[in-house]
Amino acid sequence: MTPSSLLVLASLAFAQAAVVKYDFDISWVRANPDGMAERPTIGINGQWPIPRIEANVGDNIVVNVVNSLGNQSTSLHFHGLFMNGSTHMDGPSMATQCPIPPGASFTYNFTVQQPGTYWYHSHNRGQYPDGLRGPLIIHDPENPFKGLYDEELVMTVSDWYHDEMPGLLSFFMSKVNPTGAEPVPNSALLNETQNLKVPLEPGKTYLFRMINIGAFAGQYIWFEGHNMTILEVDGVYTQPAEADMIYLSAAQRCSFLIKARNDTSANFPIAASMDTTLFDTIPDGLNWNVTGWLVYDQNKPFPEPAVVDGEFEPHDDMTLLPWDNETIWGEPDRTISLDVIMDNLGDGGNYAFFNNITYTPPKVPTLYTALTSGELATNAAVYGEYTHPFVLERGEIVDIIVNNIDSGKHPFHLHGHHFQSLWRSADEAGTFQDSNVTSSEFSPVPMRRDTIVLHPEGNIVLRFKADNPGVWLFHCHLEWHVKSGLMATFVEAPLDLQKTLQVPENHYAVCAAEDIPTSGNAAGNTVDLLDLTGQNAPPDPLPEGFTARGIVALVFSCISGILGVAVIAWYGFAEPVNVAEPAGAAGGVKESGENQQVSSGEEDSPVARDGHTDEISALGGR
Ligand SMILES: [Cu+2]
Repeated sequence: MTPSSLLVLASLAFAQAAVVKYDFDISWVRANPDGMAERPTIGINGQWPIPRIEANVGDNIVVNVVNSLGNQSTSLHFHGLFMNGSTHMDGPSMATQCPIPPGASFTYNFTVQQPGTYWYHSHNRGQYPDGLRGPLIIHDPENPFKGLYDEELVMTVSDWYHDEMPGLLSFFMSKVNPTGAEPVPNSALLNETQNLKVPLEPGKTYLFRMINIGAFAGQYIWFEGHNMTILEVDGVYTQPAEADMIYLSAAQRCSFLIKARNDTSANFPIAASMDTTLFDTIPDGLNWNVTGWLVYDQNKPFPEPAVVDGEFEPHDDMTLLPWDNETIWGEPDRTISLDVIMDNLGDGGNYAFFNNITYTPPKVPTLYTALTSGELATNAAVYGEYTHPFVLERGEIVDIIVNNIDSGKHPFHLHGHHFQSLWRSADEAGTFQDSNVTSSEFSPVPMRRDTIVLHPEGNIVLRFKADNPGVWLFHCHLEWHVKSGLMATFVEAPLDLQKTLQVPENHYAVCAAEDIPTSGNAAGNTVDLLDLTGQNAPPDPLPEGFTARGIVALVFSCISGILGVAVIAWYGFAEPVNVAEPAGAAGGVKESGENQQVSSGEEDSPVARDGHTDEISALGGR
């Protein structure tokens, strides 16, 4: 081959990979998507819903961000993209970058090698539910299913709050909410609106790319009169699978075919229904459903969806098979076991823990610690205790076992990878370790994805390859639980990062603007990297034996005691008595504990989850 033909080949390859550029000015706009309450909402370039990012496999995406919010910092995470070679473009603040302060600019620049359905959202201050969330679609010239459909449609489901996140978050984490009850959304949305109308042409087949961009609520989704043929989840092509209903947790995606009917005699409801088992209470008047329509004829009626009898029965995503039939990756080099626990700390707030650690952001973004710690970057200690760091060697096969000690569902997301979903127990199966399940029961051709739902008091086993040097978070995608600390950090091949990664000056500039250090350990110590004095830490634990449940029990016991004494006095004035009533008072305490156990909701009851039943009687007996 002559040099000139090489040059032609090179320029052909270059011509195929485009640079796709977006200039995003992030600012407050006003929006009222459910028609009930106009509110400040985070938009881009003066618009909300925010624009869709779209590119082809191989393209270089450049997103120039200007933060014009004025009162809040921000960041963008591109959910599901591996960011191979560009972990510094992943977006979570204090993990791979500093928050972008008001008035500052920041450029994300990365190349995408993955086809499929993704989304992008703020990964800063629990901010995305205020509007900074939108689809990201990577088209694939080699799509194995491209002959099967005529058109593509992108559709989001989401939940919506009438109040802004900063206020909701401070309530959520405060001592007046000791059970950690998550704020319940005010409504559900389809494409960030309600009464969505989707025109279909008879006889055509459509690829729907459905994304749950919500903060909290998983959603059941179905199309009356139409079946779905699932072809992709979370950017991984699947063997075609038929479904009449799917469930998408916050952050999950699913692409499926809908074959339009051949006649225009009726319009059909698109129904999405928020998973109310996530809600501790269902506020009066809440409509947890949202309806849209597949429209065949504008002049025909738009019927309400039929009531679903009995339990929802969505397609089970554990039964999906990857299109490429990739088998289970080899035995793990390392197994990380994480228990999901909710408990109160000394400030009275309800925190979420993996084992004994609730995530607390470091003083130095974890990536910058990895880049400035020399050989010590392979020592997890430098990242601080409360980022819950695990340092991985390049190429390791890693199993993550997550045991849900909590009674709520949690969708877990791993940045930078697809994991194989090896195992998911039923509800209330207990821990994986206690359930005597062996690897022979793992799926031999496991579905890969980036977000999976862990069932109440159940367990999951995920396997991934540490083939992507970087700093990658693993966390629950309920935005409330990101705030309350249900997050760990994987630091993958940090010495490789030191050799290869070039962080652009504009990334460091946003740190300088806010005086956030960019070198040293998690405490900002650049001299003795193993001295973590001054690292950010969660509040101290409650005093021994003094749980929030104990506080509740104590209050009830005091009230009961006073009532008891009052009753005794009343009896005393009435006629001669025996002294039976104080026992009644103690009974009252026990009962209040029991009542709480029953009435406390899914996610957050310290009563239901911390197993300190004895402490009620201990305190109640005082
Ligand atoms: Cu969660």
